[in-house]
Amino acid sequence: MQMNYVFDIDGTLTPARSPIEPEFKNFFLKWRKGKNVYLISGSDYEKSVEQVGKDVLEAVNACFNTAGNICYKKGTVIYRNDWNAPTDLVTMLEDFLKTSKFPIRAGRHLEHRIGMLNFSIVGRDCTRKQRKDYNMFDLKVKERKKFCKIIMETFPDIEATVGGQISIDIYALGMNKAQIIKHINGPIYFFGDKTKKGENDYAIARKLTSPPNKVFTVKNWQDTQNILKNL
Ligand code: M1P
Repeated sequence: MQMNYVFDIDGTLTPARSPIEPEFKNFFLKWRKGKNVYLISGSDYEKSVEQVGKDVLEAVNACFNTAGNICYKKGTVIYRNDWNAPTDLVTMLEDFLKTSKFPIRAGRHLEHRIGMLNFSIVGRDCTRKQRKDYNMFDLKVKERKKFCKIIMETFPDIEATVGGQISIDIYALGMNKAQIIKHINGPIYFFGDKTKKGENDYAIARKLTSPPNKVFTVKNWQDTQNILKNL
């Protein structure tokens, strides 16, 4: 059976929160010819368009967004799973916003996406410098991990994982990136940069550790490119 290649986008095919490097994009578009290739992201489709471009998204078999809660084939929605975050959860997140010791609130702290909620103390409207500062703060105090633990202890039917640099991703139990496996026929090679426990590629990575499946944990897109060149 033909191998399926599944790639996380942010930090795996692109630099964090930035567009794909043009040289790597050309390489990737040539490399994927004749292969089954899928993309998966915690972000929405519009963000993926900004990061890798419509040409890449339409050249792959499918793109799964918002942790696999919506799927696009050549720009057309194939399925979507809607979910409304409970009011008690939103109240808890608002409390986190009041109590976090990080001093900046830049705006857009709760982002409701298809099938999930993204939450950030510094806020999605932050500058690059504020994003970096929050990330440094969180590396020290592990605030996001603590939030995830509290959320999951309080709401047993909800899952929360550390997102990228500043946020956490929250969804109904099981509605994480691993859900896309059932939509793909045959073995999977998965590439992701956040495959550790508590990170947002972990749920899918832990299901693909046995042959013929394989997980490639990468440091950045350069790492991904080197692996693809030597496959
Ligand atoms: O794709 C990884 C993550 O990218 C963003 O994370 P952050 O803003 O924290 O760097 C978010 O879109 C997040 O949902 C996503 O998982």
